[in-house]
Amino acid sequence: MKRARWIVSLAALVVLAGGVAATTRSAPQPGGRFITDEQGRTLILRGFNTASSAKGAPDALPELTKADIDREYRDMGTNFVRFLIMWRAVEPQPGTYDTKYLDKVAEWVRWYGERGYHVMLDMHQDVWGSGVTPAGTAGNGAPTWATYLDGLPVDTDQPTWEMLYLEPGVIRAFDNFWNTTGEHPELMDHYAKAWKAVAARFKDDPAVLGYDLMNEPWGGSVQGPQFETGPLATLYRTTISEIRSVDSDSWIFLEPQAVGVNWGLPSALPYVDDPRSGPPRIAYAPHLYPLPLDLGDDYTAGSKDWTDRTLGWWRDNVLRTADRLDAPVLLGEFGLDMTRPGASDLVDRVVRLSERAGAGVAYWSRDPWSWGPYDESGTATPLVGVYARPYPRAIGGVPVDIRSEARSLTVTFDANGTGPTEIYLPAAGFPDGGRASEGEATWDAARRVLTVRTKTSGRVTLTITPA
Ligand code: IDC
Repeated sequence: MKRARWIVSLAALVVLAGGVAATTRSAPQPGGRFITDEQGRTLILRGFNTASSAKGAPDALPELTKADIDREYRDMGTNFVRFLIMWRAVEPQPGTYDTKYLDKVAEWVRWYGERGYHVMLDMHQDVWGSGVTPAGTAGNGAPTWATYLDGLPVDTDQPTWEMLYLEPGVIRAFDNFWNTTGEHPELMDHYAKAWKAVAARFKDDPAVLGYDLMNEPWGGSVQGPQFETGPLATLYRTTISEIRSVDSDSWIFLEPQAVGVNWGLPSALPYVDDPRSGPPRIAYAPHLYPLPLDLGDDYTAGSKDWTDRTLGWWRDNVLRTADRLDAPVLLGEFGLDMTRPGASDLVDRVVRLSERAGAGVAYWSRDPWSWGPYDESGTATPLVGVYARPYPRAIGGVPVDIRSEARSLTVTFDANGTGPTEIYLPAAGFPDGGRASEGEATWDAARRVLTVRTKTSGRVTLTITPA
């Protein structure tokens, strides 16, 4: 159990670096803030990370077709995609932005937009970049010209890809990016300006909801609060200011340090100002990978209890950080091998937790594999059944409570005149659509969306049952 020992020591380190783990917070409520659409309706986002296959692809685009998106919609009624983009593709040479790549991304965005999806562009990286490990393996994201290992080694023979983060060369690549070494003040500026190029391209695209500035930031030799309040906050402030110089309306999604926070430990990410006129559009987009499952356990027996405790910490700590950031929450990644015992129970549990917190969810990932909705042969995994649930895609007000069951959905909200409310109803529980407890409802059988016009002010409790 070399791997388990390593991860546990890493966890201990992080706890030490991060200070005391959280005390519990009583009765978490949906945060005060929500991601909204152009009409001002609250969006409840449900979808997938699309896709890991983009990481190693020469064109940095996912291996998927329009028909795949159609199938995903038909089976699960998703309205959101966390779409992976790569810095190496945006800025292949220093200061040169690849407009052909951005055009191709725009084509994908159009495919999603035409199908009613909101797109978040996620500047992905794992283990820095392909300059660290051979292309197509773990490392992805950063361009090779921005990769400075300073001759330090990277032993690619590791029990899991995450362990690569501890290799001296990888730590140095990050230290050079964050300019902890003092040798590369230019790299963060390049990153921020690459984002500006992306934002300039997509600012007027109605299907693009916003930008996830960096996947799973890793501090190199600076960890925990020192990292999050130091170089990470600096990168975010610089990047936000570049984005806002061309795009004042898109949402900006911030991730905490991944290690530790993915397991439910607290983040020290500070409040970051949004220099736009009007209310800030900064959201908090942490990931969730409970440690017992990272260690290879299933969501059963003792590991289930431990995981459930982890989920409680995760929720409390995420809501606390979101309060500090004054930001709505999006669960940007969570996922597991759907062929393992208890996997569907965990998905159910996490979706409910997100519902109660008013948070969106992007499952990892949309690739054809045992974690995804369809396996390598295209056969649906158990994920499809558990992820297809009734949910309010858009709400004409501020949510107070959302509760879904297989054959019912209750949405309580304070109406604010932005309606109508749109509800997705899966075929399994609602073969003939739904009946609304109040308001005027229209059923779109092709899209499986029930549009409900309720009163436009005051508290509304809307219950949907099968028609
Ligand atoms: C994983 C892919 C895997 C790949 C690895 C490294 O599923 O095929 O080898 O990345 O590139 C994350 C990352 C996300 C990971 C995912 C699952 O953000 O890129 O994808 N994960 O391991 N953080 C925690 C888990």
